[in-house]
Amino acid sequence: MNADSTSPAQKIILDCDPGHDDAIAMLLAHGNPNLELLAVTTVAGNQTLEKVTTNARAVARVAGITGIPFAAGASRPLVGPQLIPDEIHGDSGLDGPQLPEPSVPLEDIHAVNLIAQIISENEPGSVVIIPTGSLTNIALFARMYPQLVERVGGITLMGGGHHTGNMTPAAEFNILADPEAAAIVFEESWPVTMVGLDVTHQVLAVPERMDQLKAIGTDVAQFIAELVEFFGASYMKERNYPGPPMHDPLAVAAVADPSILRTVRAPIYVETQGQHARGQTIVDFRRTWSHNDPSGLGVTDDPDFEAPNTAVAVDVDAEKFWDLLVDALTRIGNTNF
Ligand code: PIR
Ligand code: CA
Repeated sequence: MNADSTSPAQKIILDCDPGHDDAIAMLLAHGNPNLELLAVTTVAGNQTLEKVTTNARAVARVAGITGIPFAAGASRPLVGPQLIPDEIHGDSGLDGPQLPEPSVPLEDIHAVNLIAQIISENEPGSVVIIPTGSLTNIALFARMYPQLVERVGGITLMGGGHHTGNMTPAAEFNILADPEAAAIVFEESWPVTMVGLDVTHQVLAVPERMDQLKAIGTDVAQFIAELVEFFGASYMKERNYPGPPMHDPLAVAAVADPSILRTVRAPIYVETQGQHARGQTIVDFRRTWSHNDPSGLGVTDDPDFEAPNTAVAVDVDAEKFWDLLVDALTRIGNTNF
């Protein structure tokens, strides 16, 4: 939704693999007044490319998103085997609520080409890409359109983490699903903010939070409640969590209101080999660079030390996150999908 205030909305592209939390991220991206959603692109991840693309278009109908392009991207990772976490998202990738037939058309263009088109048509630096799935499309974009990399305003991605994984002890799903692509994305010159499990595991959709959402009383809020019910049951069964983490919505929220996260600039590497650690994101906290926001570990003020262009989220204002989500859903209202 466009800002009703004077400051222009931040333009974003959402590159996703819906996926329960991706679906909620899309709703937040649409309903938040500080964001202008330019396009939705999809990548294989939580389910096959075909399924997640259909899901994205079905969610568009739920949200009342029209008039922006939807395009499908990579159906396989660059190098490794395809992983599908169907124990979490179910056979459709979005099990739980009844999904409407998609009504927005699917563009006849590859996601990577659509991203390139949008980046070249907009002012340099004005568009932020938010990947909430594996990074295959974004890595392909960097390789296919190297001249456009510097025009990207930033990459705020959900993935990784510096103290835990979820698929393995070391690796988070979006990175493990395509570690080589992730390595490319972290090595490029664009600013990258990593919104990882360290912070997403701090925003759990526990029953009290869901009551707050359901109280909005719209068909869209009810849809989210049904998503969270399935997603939460998976998380309870697999991990014994009191509610499912709002991974992907947090990445969108961080762009809408950066004060939601505390971030520390530090070099980030992706382990692509490793016996136990393939897909791990390794944050070099020995070399954090932050004058106003120290992690407390090895912060340098050395003027000769070049600040890294990667940052890791280390803390989250959960209260602010939920307020933002409630506000976005309230603005969307009923869509009568
Ligand atoms: C969530 C995901 C994958 C596996 C599990 N167990 C839970 C998906 C989410 O959509 C999110 O983008 C990211 N990958 C979290 O790892
Ligand atoms: Ca996702």
